[in-house]
Amino acid sequence: MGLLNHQLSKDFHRIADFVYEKQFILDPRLNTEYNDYRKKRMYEDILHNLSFLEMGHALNDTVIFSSYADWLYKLMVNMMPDISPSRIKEQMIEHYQILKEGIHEFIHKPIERYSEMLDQAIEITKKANNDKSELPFSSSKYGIICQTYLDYLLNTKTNIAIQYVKAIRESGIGIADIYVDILQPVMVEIGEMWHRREITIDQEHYMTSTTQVVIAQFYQEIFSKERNTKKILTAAIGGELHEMGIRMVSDLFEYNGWDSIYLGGGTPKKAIMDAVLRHQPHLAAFSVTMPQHLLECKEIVENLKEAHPQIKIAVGGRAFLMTDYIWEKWPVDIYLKDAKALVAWAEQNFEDKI
Ligand code: B12
Repeated sequence: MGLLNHQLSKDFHRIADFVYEKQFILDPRLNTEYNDYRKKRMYEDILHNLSFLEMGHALNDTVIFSSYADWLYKLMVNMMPDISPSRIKEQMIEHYQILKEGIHEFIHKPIERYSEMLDQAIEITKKANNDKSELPFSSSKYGIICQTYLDYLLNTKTNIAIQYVKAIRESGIGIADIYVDILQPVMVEIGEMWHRREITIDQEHYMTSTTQVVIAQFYQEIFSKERNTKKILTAAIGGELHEMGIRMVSDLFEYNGWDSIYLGGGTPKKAIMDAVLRHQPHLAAFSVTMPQHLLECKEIVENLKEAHPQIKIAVGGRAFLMTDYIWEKWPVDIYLKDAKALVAWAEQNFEDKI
């Protein structure tokens, strides 16, 4: 969690202190269950919880916090196997109740929306269970390939993993399918395994970097395609470190003859606006994985639409799945779930076929 910056207002830092202290006073058993490391994590988690609450409030979308509450319960259960799931539920429900009190005490503006989000989180937590829902890749048309590639990564067979995906390409499976129907579900499963504490952070990082090397194997082919006259500018918004998804979007457009200008993650808002002005792309595509960056994305698309109404705007990425169809309230031309779908949409919506 330490990787995320919390741009919370001053009030929220006071609430974090209040909640942390009050939870230990009301529930002294925590002192035996939590060592110093867990206590430190707990404080970080309170800041994290507040940043999700603040984002849900700012964007007027209660689903952001309830999806997060469900994810957080599962993470806690997996991180603390010595504490029973029912006890973790008890702690979390109490935590949300104290958060409500803290907000009531320190925020001097209407707080109904915060209370509503916290009540929903309590309900979600009461019903939450940590059962593994379905077998990984059961819905993928390349299930066996996904599992084989994942097994190579789990066994750190870097060379074999890379050669394996190259051989898949040589067997005739297209790059778009390799990206979206093989590498993407494997990355999602890697995330689930991290969430379930079945792999460690270093394993997750290794598998990510190896998958980036796999992607790099295709650049010779991707960047030698015949050009059309179209241009796409892409970026992951805010301090977002998740950039593989938007990289795939850029690559598939490049593969289809577009010029792609890929800004990666962490590009400041003004720099993105300046880049759009300079390059005048036909399509600007923005990606958000962590909901904390949604507000910045909203500001960018609003400014952009106003300044350059002729430029089409697409948004996507995992954060949007954790909202109540938030993109429908924004001035964007399209939201889609994956890179292949955006290419197909562009084919229908731009004069030159891509
Ligand atoms: C790899 C990874 C990382 C890497 C990222 C490295 C990199 N160079 O990208 C690192 C280690 C940096 C990282 C950090 C963190 N991560 Co992380 N990460 C992942 C993981 C495992 C894979 C992400 C990925 O590459 N997916 C594959 C790509 C291809 O999929 P995609 O991004 O969804 O993109 C596709 C579509 O969404 C769509 N799309 C994307 N953008 C756009 C844009 C447009 C316009 C369109 C149309 C479509 C579109 O098309 C893409 C291709 O088809 C995910 C798991 C997951 N479910 O995604 C967790 C995950 C996203 N991470 C998570 C977390 C918690 C974190 C951290 C907070 C802590 C941590 N795990 O270390 C930090 C936060 C970092 C930050 N400040 O942003 C959680 C988020 C949970 C939540 N509550 O929101 C996840 C879901 C893991 C989990 N299951 O719990 N992470």
